[in-house]
Amino acid sequence: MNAKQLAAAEAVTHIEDGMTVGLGTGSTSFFAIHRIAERVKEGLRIRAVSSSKGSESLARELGIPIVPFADIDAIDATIDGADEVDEAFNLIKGGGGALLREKILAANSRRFIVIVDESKLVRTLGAFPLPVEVVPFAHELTVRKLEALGCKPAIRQADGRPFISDNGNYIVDCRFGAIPDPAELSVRLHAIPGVVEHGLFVRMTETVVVGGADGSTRYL
Ligand code: ABF
Repeated sequence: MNAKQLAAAEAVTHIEDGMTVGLGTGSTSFFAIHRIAERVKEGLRIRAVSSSKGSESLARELGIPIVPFADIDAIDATIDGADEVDEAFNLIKGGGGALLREKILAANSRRFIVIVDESKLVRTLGAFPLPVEVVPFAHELTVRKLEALGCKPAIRQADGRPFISDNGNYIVDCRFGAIPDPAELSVRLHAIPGVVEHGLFVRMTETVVVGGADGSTRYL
């Protein structure tokens, strides 16, 4: 197994019979979904909700029972990847464009387990451009407000046109360079009308599983 697979396999050991599980998005999360599906085939009884259309279709294809949100009270554990993890376990997420649904699952999970390889660990967030989900209406004005926060914004493209999230919104990748105070920036981002959500996950997890190129797994 590679580093991402190792982290995913270790995270899935925390999934127990009877749990409601949140499924993340991205390549590391997809390894976790495959591992969960193997355990379901071995008899594990869980219900799952998903953070993207992509992870939902993979889960259904693999036989993981997906349930509507109306049928659940809370999520016992969500397993998801990240683009960056700092020393205080703050995250940048959203490289896959699923940050809004990912944050909703994380915020409604008793346990939010993050799975990464060593390349995601940083002292300070911000080398990775911060994804911000914005409504298409007047996005040009919203982008200017984002720029005024001190970043270089770029509307994410796909096939020559703006990338559209599962929620019908645009993603603006905001290059800050460094984000020494994620909590403070989070407040300023949420104050901009037109911003739906952003990829800073501030103090949302206590469990970060790191897969190593040497075949090791460890908890930060
Ligand atoms: C998703 O996984 C995103 O929030 C994040 O950008 C991505 C990380 O991608 P990968 O696991 O493929 O490195 O959770």
